[in-house]
Amino acid sequence: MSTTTKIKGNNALLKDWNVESIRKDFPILTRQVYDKPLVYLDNAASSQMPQTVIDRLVAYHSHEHANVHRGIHYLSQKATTAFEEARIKVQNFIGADDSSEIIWTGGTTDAINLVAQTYGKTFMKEGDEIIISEMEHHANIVSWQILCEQNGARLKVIPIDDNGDLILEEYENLLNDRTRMVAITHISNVLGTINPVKEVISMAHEKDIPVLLDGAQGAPHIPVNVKELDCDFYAFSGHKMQGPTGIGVLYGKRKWLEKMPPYRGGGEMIDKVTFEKTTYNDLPFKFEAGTPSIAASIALGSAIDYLENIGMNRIEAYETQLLEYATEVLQHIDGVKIIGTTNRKSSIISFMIDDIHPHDVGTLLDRQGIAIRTGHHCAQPLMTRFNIPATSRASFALFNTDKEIDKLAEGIKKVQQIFA
Ligand code: 7TS
Repeated sequence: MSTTTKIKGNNALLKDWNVESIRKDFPILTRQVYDKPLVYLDNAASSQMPQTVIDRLVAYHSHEHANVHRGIHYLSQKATTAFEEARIKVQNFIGADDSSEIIWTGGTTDAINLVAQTYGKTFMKEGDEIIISEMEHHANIVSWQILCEQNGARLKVIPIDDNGDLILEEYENLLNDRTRMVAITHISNVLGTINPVKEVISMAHEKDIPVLLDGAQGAPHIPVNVKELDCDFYAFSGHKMQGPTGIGVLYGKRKWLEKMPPYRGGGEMIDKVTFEKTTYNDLPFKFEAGTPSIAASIALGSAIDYLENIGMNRIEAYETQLLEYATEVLQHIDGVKIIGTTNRKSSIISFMIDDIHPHDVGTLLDRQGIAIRTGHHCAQPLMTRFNIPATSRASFALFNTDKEIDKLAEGIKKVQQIFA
């Protein structure tokens, strides 16, 4: 039975919250899987799009499509305007100073690689150090390792404690005059930990070290203001925040972006090309070689409209309630252990069930219509830290309900019965 009395969620913000009405915005939620109603709890991997975003994609492809920034004809200008308006929506969504600090990328992974290959190559040399943490997604590990292989820089890793919190004293010890970058995740995609990024950033800035935040799980779930955070770079993906795949964002402070060389060569990123020498376009275009994902950028703008219309603070409050309810329910099932137990968590819950491999859990839940993710979640070093091969993970979005969490709990009990 689902309880409606909640533990800590901010009730004032949720006075008019109507999850059933929100669910109606998402056509996929009416479908069945194996003749069971879909219970979609894999939002950290990829969330779902509301009808308005799908409609925006269709409208663009049906009536507005043309290449951007290179045509004088009507459609090209219309597409360019919509494309640049979407950039401004992103700018406002994360509180950046200027839209030229918003670079369209293919996603978070692409954005982090961009910084590693441009900032990294310009400002780092052999023996320099990059600080990451033990809870990073591979995107924020391997991008830096590739750079290290190229220039002899070294990775330093902030350890985490058993609850899944960064050990800040260890971080402080790692910061030194060889540190050239701190790159950490805003929110862990496995543990749900919301890192104390303001503190992390101010500690780095005391030594003039820039900080990149991997915001793949941050931007979709909590209000983000890059000016307040004072981060130097912020990377995130459209498909985890009610937008389409193939689009993401790199925010960067202008002072860095101006000094960074282009990432890829091609059309759009140039000013003047001769065989002897090429000069480059202004920001943000210097980093946007080739035809961009025009439709996806515009649709991400619509996703931002959708989220802002509801309010990121209300989304955060609602998802906090979901997490608290899920934690309450799961921790009372015998044999279930939650991985990630800090009290500053976002709407992600990883768990283990005694004597049952997560892949079996995922497969059997899937047959009941419940989509979760199982595996290492592209965070193998974190699995090593907890001495586990994998976890089962439920990750919530604004359209999930307590009833779905009850179904997850029932599903887990069924899995346990099958294995008993
Ligand atoms: N960083 C974090 C913290 C992530 O959670 C992910 C994707 C990425 C980077 C990469 O994002 P992409 O859009 O470039 O692929 N995380 C997950 C996940 O948890 N399950 O599937 C993808």
